Amino acid sequence: MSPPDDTFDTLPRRSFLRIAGLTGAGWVVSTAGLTLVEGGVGKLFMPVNDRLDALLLKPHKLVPEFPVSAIEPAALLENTFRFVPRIDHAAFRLTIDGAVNKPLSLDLTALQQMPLTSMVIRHVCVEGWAAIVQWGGVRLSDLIQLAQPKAEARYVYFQSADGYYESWDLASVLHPQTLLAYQMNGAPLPTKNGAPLRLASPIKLGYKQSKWVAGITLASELSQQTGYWEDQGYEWFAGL
Ligand SMILES: Nc1nc2c(c(=O)[nH]1)N[C@H]1C(S)=C(S)[C@@H](COP(=O)(O)O)O[C@H]1N2
Ligand SMILES: [Mo]
Repeated sequence: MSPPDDTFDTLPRRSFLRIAGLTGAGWVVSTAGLTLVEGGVGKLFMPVNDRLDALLLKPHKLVPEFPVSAIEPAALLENTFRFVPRIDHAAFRLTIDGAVNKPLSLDLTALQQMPLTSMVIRHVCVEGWAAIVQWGGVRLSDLIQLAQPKAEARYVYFQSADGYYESWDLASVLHPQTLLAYQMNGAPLPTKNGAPLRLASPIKLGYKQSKWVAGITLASELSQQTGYWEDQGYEWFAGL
């Protein structure tokens, strides 16, 4: 393994530690935040899911990040096609269900107790603009592991509070730079940009990055409807 680089923090090592915890003794020792969410270590035993482990162990290619000085606050244009939903943060729950052994309903406090990852990446909108943005939030892979995906899980649906919907392949969701963000450019995520929670990832186009995410559903197959823009003819994978 090459020496750790400041820009990438210690992503490869951290994810290796985590997997070692999962597949070895079955305990997550390196991620105290997960224990907090569970409210007790006793429930953290994870069944071995070979395919999920293979996806997580796969050496994900990390997208180079930018220094904080490169952030372009004015370049991120608000792109909201329907409306900005009003969400009561105190009552808000993120649900994770579908092809999982342990459906979850988490409040924002629980999410904020999980390990925080920050990254500066380029957001690219298919409409022809881009912006360098800093996002801070929880790795989707941490959340998905907590829910214990069933072996048949292949896809992940994201439901947003404005009715927007998206679906991703599980491998992209488990990429270490795919976050459920609650911070933007070093401040709490503004409502118009998706608060309390939005997707942020350097491996997908802007329309895949759902704002106001409230529900995550794992599935073995894609349904007829794959996404708000995809159902109007845009590409489903939409990789960068
Ligand atoms: N729920 C929801 N998510 C969404 C959208 C939307 O209209 N509703 N627009 C998408 C598009 S096309 C882009 S480019 C980004 C824009 O994010 P921003 O408004 O924070 O710049 O959000 C994406 N996620
Ligand atoms: Mo977009």
